Amino acid sequence: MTTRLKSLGDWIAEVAELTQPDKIHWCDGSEQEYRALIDLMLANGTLIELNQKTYPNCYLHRSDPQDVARVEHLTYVCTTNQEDAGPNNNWMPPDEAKALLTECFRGSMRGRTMYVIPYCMGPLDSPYARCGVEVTDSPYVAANMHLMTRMGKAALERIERDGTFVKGLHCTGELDPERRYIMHFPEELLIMSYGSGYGGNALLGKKCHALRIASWQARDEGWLAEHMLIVGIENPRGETHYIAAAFPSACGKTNLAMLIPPESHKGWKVWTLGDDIAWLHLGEDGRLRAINPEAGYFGVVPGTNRQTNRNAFEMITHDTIFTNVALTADNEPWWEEKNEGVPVIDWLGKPYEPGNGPAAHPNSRFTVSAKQNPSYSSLAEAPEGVPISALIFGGRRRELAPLVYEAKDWAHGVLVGASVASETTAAATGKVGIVRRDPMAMKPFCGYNFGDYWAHWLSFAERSSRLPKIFHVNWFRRSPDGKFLWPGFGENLRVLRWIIERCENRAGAVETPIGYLPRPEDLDVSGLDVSPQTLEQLLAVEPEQWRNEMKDLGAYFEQFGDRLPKRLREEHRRVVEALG
Ligand code: GTP
Ligand code: SPV
Ligand code: MN
Repeated sequence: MTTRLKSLGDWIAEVAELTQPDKIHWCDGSEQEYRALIDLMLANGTLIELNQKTYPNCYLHRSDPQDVARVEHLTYVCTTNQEDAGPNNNWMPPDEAKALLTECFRGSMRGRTMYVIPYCMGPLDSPYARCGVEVTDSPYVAANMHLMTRMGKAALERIERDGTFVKGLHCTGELDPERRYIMHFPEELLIMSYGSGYGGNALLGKKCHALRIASWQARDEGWLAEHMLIVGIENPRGETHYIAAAFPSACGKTNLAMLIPPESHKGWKVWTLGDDIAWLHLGEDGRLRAINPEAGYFGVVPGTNRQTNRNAFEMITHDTIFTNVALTADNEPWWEEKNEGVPVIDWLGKPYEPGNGPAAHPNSRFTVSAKQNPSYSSLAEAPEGVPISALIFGGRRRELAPLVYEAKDWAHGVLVGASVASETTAAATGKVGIVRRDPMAMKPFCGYNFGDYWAHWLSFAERSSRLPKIFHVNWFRRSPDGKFLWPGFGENLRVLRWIIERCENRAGAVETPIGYLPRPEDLDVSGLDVSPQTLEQLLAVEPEQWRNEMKDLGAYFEQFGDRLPKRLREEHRRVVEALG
């Protein structure tokens, strides 16, 4: 296979000249090709076969122990003007970045096969979908892209039709954490990633293309590329509302997207459209419509069990690639809170010793096609996407943020999104559990200056009067002794129900300085082990804590200087004044 698109053919020739691979393989996306990739990796030890009786077509990959998460300090947005990347991104002049990486890539594929992966983010026939080509020397990346994207022959045909694509150059390199760079050149629709084989660093269609590059294009073209799940909630009358929700990495998107209604909510159904990324466009009717650019999940494994997420638990019993989980004596995958089986080999491949830390890496992941999800929505492939009734922001906050609140209008909602802060998790290298500002859950993923990004968000109010309502949730508030106050998981449907009923003007609320909150009687907590005192704690808005929060947010905003929209400053001042 090769291509009739000259710009693509020329680029591949140029990359091959630089990296000097032994062979070039154009991926066609077929099942035979996937099988051959798996067999190759089984033969060379990149993959380990799991128990094929209980986990058919499941494999374990152990990454380099120093290459287990995204590396935010080595991720750059290289724009001509530094101001365009903003204080929210690492920056390097494009020429300098390219010179540095060109030296890394020179001869880097010698003795290896170069895979050319044409892919399409979004349904192949969607006007909202966008394509890219990833070039990589990693068969693990090629196999993951097979499960996670629409890749191969059909994507190449679309690229040849469109005549344009995002270029993604990836090389595993020596896996030296000191010689690792994830570089983005949004002005040239180019990504260069060197020295990591892991997830968001290496599967370039995901965070690099569908968020960092796409957010830049979306600003120019009037749409939004967001770190959001997309889920449909069907009530017992058969009416479905679609919701998109942004939570930072490892803060519950996959779980909410696949939620199983609790016993108390008979007749309710939940349909998954996406678990990580949403592309949002204004439809002709003025409503915001969402598509999921991805076709599979790269999900957090620890914490997944029959009680928390039965859909995911069942989905990953076949045709799944596991990365950095532990093994049982029966050669089954094991992870913390699996609640069955016993680990004997840890994620590093050593005999499991409880004193050495968790058996599975806290950021161990499953890769699986979305079609395996029992709650996969029939509209997940709809080219025009689904209309969104509510947007939700959230984070992991042990205090301060109540279970749920509603923004007063769109502009206030943009402030609520911009105010997201969350405890850091194992999804990125660095300390875990530190509260940091993560506006719209996009701190690691926005490909341009946050000041311009908020202005872009605010501009939607001038273009439509039918925008979704905006909410904020926190499933992670804790009691002074460290226990989660809210049961979470399936029970989160009770909160989604209030949100939907607010959109239908059917649910009650009380106005507070930070927005509308449900009164205890507005939330259905029947049959839940949540006492009235606990519910009160979950819904508490403490003015002193909130005054401090708003002060901190104001100081954070200062770094954006002139690029901070006036309107956002005004919204902030309004909340400060209301808090007294
Ligand atoms: P990324 O893939 O990194 O973007 O993460 P994500 O936002 O999809 O997070 P995910 O749903 O995988 O959840 C991350 C962790 O949070 C898992 O260990 C879950 O078990 C846990 N979690 C998810 N939802 C809840 C909840 O409602 N309550 C509690 N206590 N934990 C939750
Ligand atoms: C995240 O970190 O938000 C993820 C995993 O979804 S990764 O693909 O590694 O970015
Ligand atoms: Mn994510």
